[in-house]
Amino acid sequence: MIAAARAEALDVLVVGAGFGGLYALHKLRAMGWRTRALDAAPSVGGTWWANRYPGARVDIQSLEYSYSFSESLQQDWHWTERYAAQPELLRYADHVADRFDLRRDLQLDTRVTGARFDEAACRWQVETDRGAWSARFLVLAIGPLSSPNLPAFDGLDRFAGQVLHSAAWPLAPVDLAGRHVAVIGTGSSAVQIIPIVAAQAETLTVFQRTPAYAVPARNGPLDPAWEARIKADYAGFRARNRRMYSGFGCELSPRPMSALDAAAGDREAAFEERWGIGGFSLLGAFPDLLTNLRSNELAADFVRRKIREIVRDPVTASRLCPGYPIGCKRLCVDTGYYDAYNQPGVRLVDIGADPIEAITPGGLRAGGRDHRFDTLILATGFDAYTGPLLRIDLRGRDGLRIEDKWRAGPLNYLGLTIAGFPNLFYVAGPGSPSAFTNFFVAVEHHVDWIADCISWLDARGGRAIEASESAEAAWVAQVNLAPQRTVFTHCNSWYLGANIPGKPRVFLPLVGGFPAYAERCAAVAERGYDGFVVR
Ligand code: NA7
Repeated sequence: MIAAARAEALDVLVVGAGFGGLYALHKLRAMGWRTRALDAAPSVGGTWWANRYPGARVDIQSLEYSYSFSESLQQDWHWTERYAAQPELLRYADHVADRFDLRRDLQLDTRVTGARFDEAACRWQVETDRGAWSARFLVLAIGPLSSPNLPAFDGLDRFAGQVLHSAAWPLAPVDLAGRHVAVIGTGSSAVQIIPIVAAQAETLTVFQRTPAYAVPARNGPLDPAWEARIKADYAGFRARNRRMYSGFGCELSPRPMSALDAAAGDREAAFEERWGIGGFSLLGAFPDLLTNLRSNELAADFVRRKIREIVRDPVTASRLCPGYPIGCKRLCVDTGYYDAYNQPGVRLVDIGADPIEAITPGGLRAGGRDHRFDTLILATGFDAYTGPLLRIDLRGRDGLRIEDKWRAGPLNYLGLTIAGFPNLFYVAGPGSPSAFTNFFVAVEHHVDWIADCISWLDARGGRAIEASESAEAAWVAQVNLAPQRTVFTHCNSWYLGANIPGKPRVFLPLVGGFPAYAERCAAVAERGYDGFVVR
């Protein structure tokens, strides 16, 4: 079926079969466009396929972190827990692929290696490790966090034990019983892995460069009464969430004042209430926690006090307390993270103070000390946003190479399109709210906008649409300016590219909230695709 499809002229080629790519395939195909989707993985699910480490779980509630485009899907699907674990998210992706008959137009196990815009034909010629494709439009739904960061530790290749990466976990179960395990990293992935490994392994040593802020998820079985209430008006719930800054959390409002203006007792009660509710809700307790450093410090101090209450060893507790603003790095949502450090075999090593010198055959050396272990888990994150795109040999008009264009950081318009790369669209890429938004809200919005844009172009007989250089420059200036008024520039994070040596320090996602962004995208379309050039 697919082999035959290759010869036919495609209207749209979608790269990626995660939640963005699956919806793009469904939507564009339903509109009558000859559409195919490719993915390098052997399964659908994108990031939820790759990140199958023990404890992997979504950090936004599943009644919110799910598709809204089909009323019957959202009514029929039942999440078992408040925050779905990775296997359940994968079952959901599989269900969607089957339910909407997507597999007949999906080719898995196929990595896109290059794509070149053929100006004469006005088509994208796409190279993969399993043959070539041609399509009028190229939709990249390759995910902002799909290029794992494997730090170049000296001696890593000589380590005698097993090396695992959180974002490339083996398919076969890994039995850690009786093992001496090390985890490098303390971001969201590590925070989820560590309590599970602590319960299984003989010993666990955590190597921390920068401490994370983690708040309890308060996960548990999904409350049937809440589910019934949401499903009684799911469309209304989704619409209210789309009006929220981050596309979720519409059932909770912040106190209507700065954290600085609240009486100390009320402020503490507000933080305590959110700590009890769990998840990101803590950062929504007051409206200025992410824009005012002094307000932020009050919330940060609240969490540091919680860490000291939970972790019994004061030296370990002190090492776990971050000194930068809370929320500056993505907040971690945990189940038993801090408590894991109370277990007898669990140790925390501060490699911020004493950096790793080398991995040795039997462990690693840091700060002049040898640490021994037989299993090394790298929970070292991703080359976010630009990494996934830059590993494709992408060439636009006049042979313009994306790696040249993006040498000093990503340049695009609306976080969706790139000047010099006609008929190419990027789902949830840099310069869009993406990581600051419920991902389902972000990808549904992008795919709907792309579908409208393609239809509009076709209806007026246009062959190609492309962002203008000036619109792109103005957009990039806005993306760079927006975080200056927030706490996000006050630490080293993957939002800033600061986790990858040599990567340009440029703020990657768009700050400013989903509603304002969606309004802007709608206004551009209403004004006849303002900022675009049509040929
Ligand atoms: P993150 O959040 O980027 O965390 C990676 C962790 O690995 C973090 O603690 C890093 O320390 C650490 N790291 C990275 N490189 C090194 C080196 N070279 N040496 C020591 N430590 C290192 O990735 P995650 O996978 O946990 O989460 C990514 C997102 O996925 C998350 O935000 C959610 O949105 C889901 P650092 O803080 O850079 O000092």
